[in-house]
Amino acid sequence: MIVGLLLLLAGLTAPPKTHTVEIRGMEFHPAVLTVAVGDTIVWINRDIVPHTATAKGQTRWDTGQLVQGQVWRYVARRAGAARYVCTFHPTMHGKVVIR
Ligand SMILES: [Cu+2]
Repeated sequence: MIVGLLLLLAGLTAPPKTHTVEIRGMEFHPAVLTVAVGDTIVWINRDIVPHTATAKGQTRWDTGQLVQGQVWRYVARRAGAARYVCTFHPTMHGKVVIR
């Protein structure tokens, strides 16, 4: 029983992870990403044209303009789901689910 409790506590304090979303070919890869609260999401632009990853709903962030090779980090603080777009190319869509 004590071992079980310790395992439970170890699970609750699992170290946060870092997830990467690559922007290439005018798309977000992966387009849908599921993370845990406390995890970090990194967007990196692999295209030669600038992009953004901008969420304007309840969960908000804006990478601003990312030029080729530029990265931007976001720490997921609250559970929820957020859709985001590239403000330069509104046909580019992504989604982040925070659990
Ligand atoms: Cu774009």
